[in-house]
This record gives sequence, C-alpha cells and structure tokens, in this order.
Amino acid sequence: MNGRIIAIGDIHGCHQEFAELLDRVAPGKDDQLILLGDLVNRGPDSNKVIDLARAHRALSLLGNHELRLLNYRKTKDSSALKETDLATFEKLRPEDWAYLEAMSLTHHIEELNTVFVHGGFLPGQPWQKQGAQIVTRIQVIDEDGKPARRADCPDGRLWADSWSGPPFVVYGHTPRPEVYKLKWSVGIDTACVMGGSLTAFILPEKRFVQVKARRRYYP
Ligand SMILES: [Mn+2]
Repeated sequence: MNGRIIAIGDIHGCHQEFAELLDRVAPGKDDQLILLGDLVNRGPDSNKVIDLARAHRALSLLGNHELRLLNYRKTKDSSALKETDLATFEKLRPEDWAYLEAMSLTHHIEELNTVFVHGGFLPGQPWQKQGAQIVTRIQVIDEDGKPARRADCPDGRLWADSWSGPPFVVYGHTPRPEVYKLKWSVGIDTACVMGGSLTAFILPEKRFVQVKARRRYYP
C-alpha cells in the first residue's frame, strides 16, 4: 500500500463541506477515499455528492439511507420511507442508482487490521457474517442483546463500547459532536447535516481533518 486511506463520515448531501474537506486533505493518485455511507438524503444536494465521489474514485459503503432508498425502488412499499426519502428518490439519476447498487457493506484492509462500515457490528459474532440490517443500522445493543437505534433504546449499551477487536473498526451513522475514539474503534459521524462538522480520518497516520458545516440543514 503506497498511499493514504482517507475515510469520511456521513455526508448526507452536504456537497460544499465535502468539497472543502477534499481540498483540505488533497487526495493524491495513490490515496484511497472511503466514504462510510449515508452520502445522500437530508442535505442540500445528494447528486453533487455522488458526482464528487465518482470523480475521486471513492470506495463508498452502504448506509441505512441508501439501503432504504434501494428497497423502496424494488418494493415501492412507502411504509418504510422517512423524511426526505421521496425528494431524494425523485432526484436520483440512473447513474446514481448504479452507484448505490454498487456500494459494499464493509471494506477490510488486512495490513492495517481495520474494517470500515457504516453502522457497526454486533460484538461476539463474526463481523464477516453480519447482514445489511445489522451493519448499516446498529447503534446500541438492547437488553436482549439485539441491535437497536439509540433513540429507541436510550439505556442500551453502545456497540463500540463492547467491541474488543481485532479488527479495528472505522464507522459513521451515530452522530456525535466529536469523534468517538476507543482502543478498537472510531466513530467519525460528527453530524455535518445537523450543523456539526464533516470528519476525515486518515490512515496510517491516524489524523483527523474536520470541516465545519456552513449551517444546520436538517431537521
Ligand atoms: Mn446512518
């Protein structure tokens, strides 16, 4: 591996902050950009985010927002739709759908002993075997040991607090005012679309670069 790995948290349509962050980290031709999912929805322009991702040959991982849009496209079952889904759905072009369809669930870099994923993993089970409903959505673990949303289970334990790798996990999905760095994981969704910041985590140097949101776009 010659270049750097540049992982970026949930962009959610914040194309200006994404462009500014790319300027700051200035990816070279040997660097690999990894976007941790939820590129789309909520923010100002999902199409522009996908265009930038494509132009930079980013490796993009599936987020729960992309998963929901892809499912709706297949089933037309609107009962699972949320917030800005329909507006995003109508704007996505054929090349954007192809981009979403090609997103991976996880990305493993053996020589860094690191896995990249949108949401996280259920501790105590092989991470390679965990499906989209877990890895794109998990935030906490409920009292039955099941994956859950933080909002539905405020007393649940954060999955990362119970995760004792290896591998080291780099993830997004759980927005926080600051990065959440533990021995075996780092959460880098710093809530850009809600007026926080957009974070890049650069390996192997383990450096963070952040761009402040121009404003709060959502809710
Ligand atoms: Mn998410």
